[in-house]
Amino acid sequence: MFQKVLIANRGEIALRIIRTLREMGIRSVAVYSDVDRAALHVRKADEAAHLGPAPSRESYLNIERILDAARRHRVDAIHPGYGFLSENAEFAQACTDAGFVFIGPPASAIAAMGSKTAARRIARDGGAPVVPGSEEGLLPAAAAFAQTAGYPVMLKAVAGGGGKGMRRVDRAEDLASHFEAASSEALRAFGDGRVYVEKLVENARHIEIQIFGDRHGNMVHLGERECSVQRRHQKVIEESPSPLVTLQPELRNRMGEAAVLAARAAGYFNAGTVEFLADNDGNFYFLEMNTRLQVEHPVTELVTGLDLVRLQLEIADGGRLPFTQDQVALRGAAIECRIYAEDPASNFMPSPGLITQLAEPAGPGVRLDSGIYPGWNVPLEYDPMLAKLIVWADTREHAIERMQRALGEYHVGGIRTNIPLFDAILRDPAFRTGDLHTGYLDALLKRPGLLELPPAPELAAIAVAAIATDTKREPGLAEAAVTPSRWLSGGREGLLR
Ligand code: MV4
Repeated sequence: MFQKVLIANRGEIALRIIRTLREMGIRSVAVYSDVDRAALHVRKADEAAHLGPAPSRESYLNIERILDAARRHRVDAIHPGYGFLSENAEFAQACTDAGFVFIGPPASAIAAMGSKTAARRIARDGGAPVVPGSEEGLLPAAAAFAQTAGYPVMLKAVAGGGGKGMRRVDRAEDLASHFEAASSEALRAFGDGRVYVEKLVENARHIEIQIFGDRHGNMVHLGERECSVQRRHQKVIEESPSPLVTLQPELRNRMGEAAVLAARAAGYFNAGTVEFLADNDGNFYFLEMNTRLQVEHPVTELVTGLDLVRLQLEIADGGRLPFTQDQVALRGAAIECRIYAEDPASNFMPSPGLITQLAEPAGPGVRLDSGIYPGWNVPLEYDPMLAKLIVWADTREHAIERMQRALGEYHVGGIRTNIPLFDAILRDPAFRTGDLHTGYLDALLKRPGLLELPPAPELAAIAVAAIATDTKREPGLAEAAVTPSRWLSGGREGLLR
């Protein structure tokens, strides 16, 4: 097994990887930019290497600087985390060429899945159902397909993914203009202006399957994650199992087998995620494959009892999957809330800055994967996700109750977070029955008064209770009590319950 691993990432995922490395007796090397000198992942790693200035191009996205750090610190392998260089085939190949093991899939599979039309072809030829669509990124092909399949259709960038550069088209007369607009947008964003078209699947769920393969031809799936609760292609809540699959249990094996077929056809190994759109009638369609460990992997860890980072390391080291498909058992229900430094009351404006106070949830069934501490200055240069709060319980109902309890214990002072939003979602009857689709959160956010302050008497009582219990430890609260604010209500509703 490896002696030392460099983590080419920052924040909570770097800490997540450090923890497994420590359990396995492997030394960890963190990397950091100028604004991340005091970051938690740097403090917790065994060694740390400075990369450069804050902009990602000069630090976390800079292949040469990362490889220099890997050489200086004499590591055996490199874990890319998610985001940054994790799905960059050139980086995976450069790691291998420099003599380091890339902890992830082969560069060839990353490259293949990076082209959305190539991914569709591989999945379809492998035997997975794909959304009907055109196979080439040219306007005549798109127009011909749309004419036959009928409107509405969805235009997508061949080099896109994650919803970037997508456009819905409802009428034939709009196709050409939308195609041109999508194409120039794709060219600007990805340096590749090719656009293809698919039949639009309306109000479907986003359900994804975690797969794992080794280098010896073994491949399994680890069940599904329901990821429909999202805003602008940014996931907000994920869970496993999917409430739809709980209602239609045969879906799990059908989707799981389709995911394994697609991954096998790509010559895949290590961790991967196959995304599907699923409707309520038992139909599902391959969308794309993510060739990395995902943000939401903890919900799968909690229902399977597995450490997915450990599995990644063992497979990268040439090991075999230590279990077969029939040994994978899912137990209970897990939910994850992504905690972002953004203000849901102000159109989700980013809210970087100094964390002045921090109360973190704990207790039965609670896991907090966090990258922050009191005194940490959240930089504005990177993704605003601060932490992930994940709970496990025997049933989905109990997991929701547990999440509400844990959120009530959570208080981040000094900056705004989206914590108040979860209260509204977890109380919503449609969420509680599991009646979800990708438009769910947009519809909920249109409800007037969704994030309103509690009634004034309640607010006053919160303030009094806060002063009575917390003045010594949290002197800021005394001041807040005099001037009732969203800051107070955002973190302190729990005092009244
Ligand atoms: C679609 C679709 C409807 N029809 N494709 C968005 C992310 C990218 N992976 C693909 N996406 C979609 N593709 C067809 N043919 C709807 C979406 C979509 C979506 C998918 C998953 C999660 C959230 C979404 C939000 C809006 C649209």
